[in-house]
Amino acid sequence: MRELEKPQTLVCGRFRLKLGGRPLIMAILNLTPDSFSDGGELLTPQAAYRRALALQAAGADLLDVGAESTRPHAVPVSATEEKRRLLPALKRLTRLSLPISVDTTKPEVAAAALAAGASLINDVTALADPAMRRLAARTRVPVVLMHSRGIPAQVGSTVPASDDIVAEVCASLRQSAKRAQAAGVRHDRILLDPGIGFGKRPEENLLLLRGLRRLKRLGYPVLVGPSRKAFLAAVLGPLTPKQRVWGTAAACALATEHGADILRVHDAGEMRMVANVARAITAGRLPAARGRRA
Ligand code: HH2
Repeated sequence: MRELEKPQTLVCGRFRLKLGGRPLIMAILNLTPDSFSDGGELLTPQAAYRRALALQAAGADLLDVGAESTRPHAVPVSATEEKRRLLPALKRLTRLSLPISVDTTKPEVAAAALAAGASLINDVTALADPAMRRLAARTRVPVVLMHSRGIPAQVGSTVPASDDIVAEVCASLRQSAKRAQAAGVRHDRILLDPGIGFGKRPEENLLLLRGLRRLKRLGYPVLVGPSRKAFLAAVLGPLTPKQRVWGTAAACALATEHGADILRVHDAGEMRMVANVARAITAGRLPAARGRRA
């Protein structure tokens, strides 16, 4: 298998996202009461829109909007409740000139979000539901296939250690991609995500971030989401999720060095700067627009 080297364009509805240069910043917008780091902050469409404007101004390339928390032991919500949280905000968010990804595992919710203007599906179960695969194939939107050990709401720190977590995640995501393609999802619409924090031990998250290049060799763009996650506190000591921003910055810088195409983050402005500098150092030159002398 060959690492994705050529620039690739991801078509998200009326938007075109260019991959292969500096990593894109996917800014997280949680419309939940109980997300692990920012639950309850965006409970009205107005609040969500205000935050999205700020994220756009800070340099976000796309938004990832979710209405059900994936944190361990979160209370599952029905599709009806998820849509109630999501759709009014989504209607406003489509006024922005940013592509919107919907973070859901339910085909019914994804279909409603796509109809309301979202143009990418982010599924932490890697399209486990055949109806989700059919929807993705029919609507021709890009999909994020994320690896998780166990059902997201149930995963905790008691998972067995893996002999080679990178190999395990690569093998599983290769299967998920194959399954999606067999259902009609085109190769160039698939992104892979190792699922930082999802059923992994803290040190396994470190190994996954260090081993991103092995995942890239499967030939798909790679998205990674280390933002504010608990493995950072395992390194740094007890910190609240919002105090983990420097740890997130280190993870984003190294993920950039190891070839991440998209960084899924809460602190979009900060990580935009981190990714741009990390990329400039990796490339050994200034970004194109700034490289020229006046
Ligand atoms: N992490 C979270 C949720 N969705 N999707 C992808 N593709 N990758 C991730 O790493 C990922 C994800 C957890 O973060 P957050 O959305 O802030 O928390 P919560 O699920 O509690 O809302």
